[in-house]
Amino acid sequence: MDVTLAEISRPGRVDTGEGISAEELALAARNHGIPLEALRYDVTPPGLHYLLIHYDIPLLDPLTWRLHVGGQVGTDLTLGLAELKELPSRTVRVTMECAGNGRARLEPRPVSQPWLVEAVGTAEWTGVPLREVLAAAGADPGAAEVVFTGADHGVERGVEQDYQRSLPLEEAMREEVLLAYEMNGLPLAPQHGFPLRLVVPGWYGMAHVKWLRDIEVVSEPFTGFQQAVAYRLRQAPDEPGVPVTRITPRALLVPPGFPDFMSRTRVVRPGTVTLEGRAWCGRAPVERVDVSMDGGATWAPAVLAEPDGHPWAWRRFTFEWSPGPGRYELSARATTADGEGQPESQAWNRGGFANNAVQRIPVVCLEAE
Ligand SMILES: Nc1nc2c(c(=O)[nH]1)N[C@H]1C(S)=C(S)[C@@H](COP(=O)(O)O)O[C@H]1N2
Ligand SMILES: [Mo]
Repeated sequence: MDVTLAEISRPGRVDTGEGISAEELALAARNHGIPLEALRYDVTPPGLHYLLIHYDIPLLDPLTWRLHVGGQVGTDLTLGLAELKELPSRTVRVTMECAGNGRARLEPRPVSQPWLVEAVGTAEWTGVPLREVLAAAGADPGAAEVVFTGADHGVERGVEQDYQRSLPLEEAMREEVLLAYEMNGLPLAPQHGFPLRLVVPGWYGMAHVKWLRDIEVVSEPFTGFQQAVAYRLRQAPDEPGVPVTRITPRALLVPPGFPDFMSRTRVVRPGTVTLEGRAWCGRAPVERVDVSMDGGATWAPAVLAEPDGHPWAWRRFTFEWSPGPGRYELSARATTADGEGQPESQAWNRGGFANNAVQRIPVVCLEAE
């Protein structure tokens, strides 16, 4: 009997009215988001950072694991973890967001990991600047790209593959791009890429390749699945599309008060409610955050924390709100130094990528006790 991958691994599709399936629930249960109340922390505590894992978490032995660096280089390198740790290191605080964040709110809904707004987290990543390793290997300065391969393996839309992504050489040479072996001062957890992952501050999550095993300097743009097929902004399946790269601006509020277990509607009481949240963008600094209590009809400026020396991490904002009894819909929106803002309704693309429509939080304010 002939069995093909095409039978179990179908083309990308949009929801035609069936709703979120058990297959998507299986993905959502593996790949959790940040509980929005954890936006209160500057650095997301272990276990609360979102996760996105396409296939299985590989089991890697740190004693036998090696990183190979090759391609358009003077000398191929094979480095163990101890050798990498002897190279100069730095720590960078980075807000990472999945490119599919917000996908579940699109209509029609692209069938995939059904994120609402919670696919984000901030960590302190420690590792070797990638440029140090590329310099040690004698990477050809005229090369086009650098290709990163993870140790995980799977099949996607019929294509069997190792997880692979590339970066243009000039992005790979940025001083804050890291080969990270620590997250928040501890060895990487298995789910975050142990023993080594790429960290590309400012870029959506898909660029930050986990479980790194190979780095190849190449003279032509990489055309692997995660580069040329997935992670493109397109309207129709046969378009080449535009590559997904850096994070668009977004602000998220910590939902105020307390939640109803099932509806997640928030409940507050009259008085002063201090709203707080986080805002970030991978293209330009966030310069302004506005909040709305009436579904976006009117907006008021929030107080943005002073820059704290972490240009690749989110910024905190606060707003003193004095609600009276009634129903509200809370939103926040970020604006960058380049004047880029957030849409109130999202422009659609087939993969559901780079969404940054404003968050909406239903809140009821009860009568005073
Ligand atoms: N090897 C490998 N790297 C990967 C992935 C993966 O499935 N395999 N997922 C990517 C995606 S889509 C995202 S959003 C981030 C998530 O990183 P985190 O799980 O540490 O938050 O890892 C990226 N790196
Ligand atoms: Mo992602």
